[in-house]
Amino acid sequence: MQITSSPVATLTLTAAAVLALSAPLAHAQDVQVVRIAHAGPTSGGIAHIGKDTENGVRMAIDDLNAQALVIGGKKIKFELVTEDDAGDPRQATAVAQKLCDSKVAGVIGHLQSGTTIPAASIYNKCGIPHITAAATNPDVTKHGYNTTYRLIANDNALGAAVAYYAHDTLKIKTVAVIDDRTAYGQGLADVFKATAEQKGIEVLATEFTNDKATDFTAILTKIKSKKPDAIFYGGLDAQAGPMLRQMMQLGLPNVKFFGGDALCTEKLPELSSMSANLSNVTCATGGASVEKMQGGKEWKKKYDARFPGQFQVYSPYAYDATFVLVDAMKRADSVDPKVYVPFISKTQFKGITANIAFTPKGELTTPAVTLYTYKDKVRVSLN
Ligand code: ABU
Repeated sequence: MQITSSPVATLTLTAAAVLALSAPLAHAQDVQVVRIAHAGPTSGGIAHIGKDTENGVRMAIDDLNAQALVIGGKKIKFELVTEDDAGDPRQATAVAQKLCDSKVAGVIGHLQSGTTIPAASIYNKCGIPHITAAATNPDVTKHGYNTTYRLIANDNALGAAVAYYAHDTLKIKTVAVIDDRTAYGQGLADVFKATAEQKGIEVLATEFTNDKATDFTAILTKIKSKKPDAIFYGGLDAQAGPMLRQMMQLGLPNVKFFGGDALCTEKLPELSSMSANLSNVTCATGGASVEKMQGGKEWKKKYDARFPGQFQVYSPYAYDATFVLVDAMKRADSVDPKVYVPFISKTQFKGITANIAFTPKGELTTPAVTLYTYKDKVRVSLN
């Protein structure tokens, strides 16, 4: 730019400079609040898992606000809305409708398959996207809604991984299968059972309970008479803990114990009253262990400092899920679900859990599975 001494030119330059300076100032003051919801059980028997997931979203929102993002020409302030579905399908549909009516920009949830499946169609009808960081029943994505996504491996992968490990590594010959009759527990047990039978493991008994039960002595006594090498439990840690303890009390100290992600928590030792047979547990979660995630160690240090003793399983996925929604908003240059939803399916996002991309149905393109056991009453990964 050439500087001139002409008063007119100087005046023109000054006006342009004022305009140039004032435009960003006006934008900086133009803050748009964008509400992102977490929906899951923050009360009841698995409130510790729901809280862990909520913590992941909270941490993501704080980190995103620290970036001072501008989307659609406006400075964005993200706010967390939290809704407790109490792990109940009816409460979950009420929560989903409430979040639709209040026009949140997106939802991280729900946590359980039995709550996520009915909630998904409500979110689809109102056009609000949701990403589950935890629900693993394959049916969550069966409709292929462009508003439903899952950030971890599903029960087909989890159930099969445990069955393969039982057969190939632990040389298990016979097993009894118990499930809690939820969409998750029953579905996972069915996958395990089918895969185990394909591998040549004999299923000696199939029993069921529910996700509120605490006394399993009748079921375990029945199973004891069949002398299985192992028990597979399709259900939550809130039942698996007492079940492990009761296996010890009933004289089953050497029976292996298998399960999926919802019993594979940091809290299982406490829920089992530090039962000696925790070392018999093999359980599978859908994703890499936090120690092996890209940047996982650093992320976990930050999480533990902020939420001491609260880490369970899904918070890193809930964290990434929040970023995936916002990444789509950034690419769409809009926080309006009508505009940014089509961008979610095209996600190519380097998260802390993985490099995230989706299949046309909303599943991860390359889901990982990690097997765990408990050593000295602490969860440790096997792969
Ligand atoms: N995947 C474990 C959380 C429970 C569920 O899917 O219902």
